[in-house]
Amino acid sequence: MQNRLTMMTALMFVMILSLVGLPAPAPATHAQTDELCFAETGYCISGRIRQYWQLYGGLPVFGFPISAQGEAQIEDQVLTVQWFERNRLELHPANPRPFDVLIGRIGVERLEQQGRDWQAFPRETEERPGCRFFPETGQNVCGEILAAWRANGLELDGVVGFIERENLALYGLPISPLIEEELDGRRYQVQWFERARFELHPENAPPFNVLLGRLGAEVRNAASVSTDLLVDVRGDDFAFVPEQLNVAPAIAVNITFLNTAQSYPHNWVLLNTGDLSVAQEFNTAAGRAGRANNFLPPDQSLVLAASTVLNPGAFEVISFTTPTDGGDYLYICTVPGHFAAGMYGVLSVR
Ligand SMILES: [Cu+2]
Repeated sequence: MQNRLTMMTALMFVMILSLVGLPAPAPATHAQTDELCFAETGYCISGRIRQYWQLYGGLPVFGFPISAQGEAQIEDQVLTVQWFERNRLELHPANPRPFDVLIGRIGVERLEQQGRDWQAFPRETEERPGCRFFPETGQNVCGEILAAWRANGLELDGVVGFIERENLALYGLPISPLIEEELDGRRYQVQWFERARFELHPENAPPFNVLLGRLGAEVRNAASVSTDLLVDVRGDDFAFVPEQLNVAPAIAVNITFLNTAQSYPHNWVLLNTGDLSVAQEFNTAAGRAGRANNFLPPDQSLVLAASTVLNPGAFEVISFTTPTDGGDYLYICTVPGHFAAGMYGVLSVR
């Protein structure tokens, strides 16, 4: 609800500015190069994604960015993508414009995530009065949702205003009838499209009585489930297995650290750095702290998560949330001599 209100406030602000004919100032906070940054979420847009976002609808259509631009695996392809409140934009540089940026089929993805088969929704066979019927999917789109669907599109013909082909390119086909669903604890009438969920909010004054669902945030949050990972040590070598762990940002993780060594005690300490020399300095201070302190120094500002020192055969489950910022984070064993012998690995957050 908080986000909806923030969005609406931002929208009204932009609207008021356009009504009085002033150029809307960019909501930039710390823009550099061609970056446009948003204090609301702390993320920036730049390059072709920024251009696309601005050209084809901005805040009401896509919402604020909720991730940095980064690589992601989407259906067997590794693509550069960026997540927004309402969608996901993907770069496909081999395609001609405007199809070098594609919008995720986020409506279909979200329904799949919820275990709902859109093909099983009730279908119709003909147009109802005042509606547009799509025989491809057997759905009518009517009234205020039809008007909202027609209000935005991709500019394909270079003519101001949007023809149906352009609306379709942006939102895709309707894949459900108008149905009632619970959102934020209240019942709303919604209609699902391939790339959007249109929601009727009669409590709002136009044009905010039709809102687009925050499908980007919903899909991303639902994918950020808790992950269980196992780390152990390789015999009596001073090495973690594995030496690299790959995780998504901002997800709950349980790491089971098992000391499979025959002879040596070990610990597992995750640091907020990917820099080996910073880790080395930390390790030196940790060694001085002594076993009674689990070889952790008084200043633990670099520590994201840590186990105690485990004897051979012992294990411990370490629960923490992965960093929001993508990057490499070192995990090390601070038992004296072990880090120097190579006992470290990398938590790769992508
Ligand atoms: Cu060790």
